[in-house]
Amino acid sequence: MFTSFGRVSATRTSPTEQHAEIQPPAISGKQLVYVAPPLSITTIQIFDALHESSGDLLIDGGFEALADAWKVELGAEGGVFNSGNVWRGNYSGFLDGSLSEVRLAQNVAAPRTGMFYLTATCWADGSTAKLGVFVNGETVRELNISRRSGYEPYALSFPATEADNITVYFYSGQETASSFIDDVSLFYY
Ligand SMILES: [Ca+2]
Repeated sequence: MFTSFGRVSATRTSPTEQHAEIQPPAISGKQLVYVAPPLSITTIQIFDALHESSGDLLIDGGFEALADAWKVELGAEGGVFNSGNVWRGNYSGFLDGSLSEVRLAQNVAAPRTGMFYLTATCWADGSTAKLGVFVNGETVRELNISRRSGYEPYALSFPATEADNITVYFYSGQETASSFIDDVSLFYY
């Protein structure tokens, strides 16, 4: 559950102890194991604990590396990487839906079982753009991107099982000429 700890202290109250300082329980392998004596109350304080987080599971979520981990699917028209109207850096993801529907997608194998979190900033000049997730090819969550004149933050969560194929996608229907996406992150806690 945690990646690191700072100082650990412990006190115990029992029939023979009143809030007595005791040797703190050891933490090994990121696990704290403590067996309390009968009829006792133990207070354990852990300082500077860092919660375990996956870090970003996506490659090039900011589109700055022009990585081929991002695939264009459905229609093939329009550029994937765009140097205008970026949210941050020099590039964003871009869908040109003026000629056909189009989808920008990246696949990730789920490294564990649990909840996953997807965040992105998106901008669409029509009402058919969507940010979503397939797990093993089935849609599990999908958000409509509101028609706006600038970027807005979006976030969604979904469960997956270890080794599931997670596909993060940004979709545009044909009615939406320009859709932008930047700073995409997929992670777990
Ligand atoms: Ca960027």
